[in-house]
Amino acid sequence: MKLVQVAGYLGSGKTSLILDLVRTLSATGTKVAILVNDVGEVPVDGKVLSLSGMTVKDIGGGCVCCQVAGSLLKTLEILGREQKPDIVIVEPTGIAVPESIRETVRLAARRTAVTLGPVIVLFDTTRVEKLINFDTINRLVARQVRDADVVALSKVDASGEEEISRSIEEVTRLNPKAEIVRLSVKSGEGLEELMRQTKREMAPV
Ligand SMILES: Nc1nc2c(ncn2[C@@H]2O[C@H](COP(=O)(O)OP(=O)(O)OP(=O)(O)O)[C@@H](O)[C@H]2O)c(=O)[nH]1
Ligand SMILES: [Mg+2]
Repeated sequence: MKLVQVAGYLGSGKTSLILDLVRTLSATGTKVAILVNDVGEVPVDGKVLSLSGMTVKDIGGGCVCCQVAGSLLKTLEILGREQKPDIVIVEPTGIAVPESIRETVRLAARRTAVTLGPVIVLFDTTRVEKLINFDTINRLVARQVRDADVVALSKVDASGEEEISRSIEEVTRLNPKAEIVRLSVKSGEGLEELMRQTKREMAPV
């Protein structure tokens, strides 16, 4: 199984993107597990299974949605043993740093067949000034962007060209290596490109 992170500050659009990716992936026969911190946030129906220490919702099409109850490490080990998904999509809380999850995957890889897919970080273009200028938020956002393989400029349908250019400028300054994708879950812009990105295998764990 391969782990793909969809990270980004609070309310940046992570869950909306993940639900869209999962729909497309499961339609093409890929078995996906979504890991979130609070399963209640994810508007998915399905029967609830129970694996030791975590809540698993069967959301159809071979996909499951798990709540990370204990440690992510343990959850990955159980998934690798019991559900064996092709892709695990992790939505960390909006204040998490992607590198700490990558570190957990490295630990999990000692006992579980897990590889690293890309870290996709959402940068909310409608709130660019706040993300750049507010103390503590800007430090966190900078760290997230630096850890990204791909930065998705989210909600471009709701922001002006000026906010988008400002976002590109800031993201490029923080992480010149990251691929930048304009994203609107609402209009569909960028979704195909991000689907392509989920297929990537990053350097060996
Ligand atoms: N206009 C617009 N709004 C969006 C888009 N994507 C998400 N949103 C809205 O942004 C808000 C937050 O979206 P979520 O997907 O819940 O974001 P999140 O990053 O998972 O939020 P947290 O888990 O609370 O940190 C919701 O009101 C969404 O409807 C988009 O492409 N365009
Ligand atoms: Mg969310």
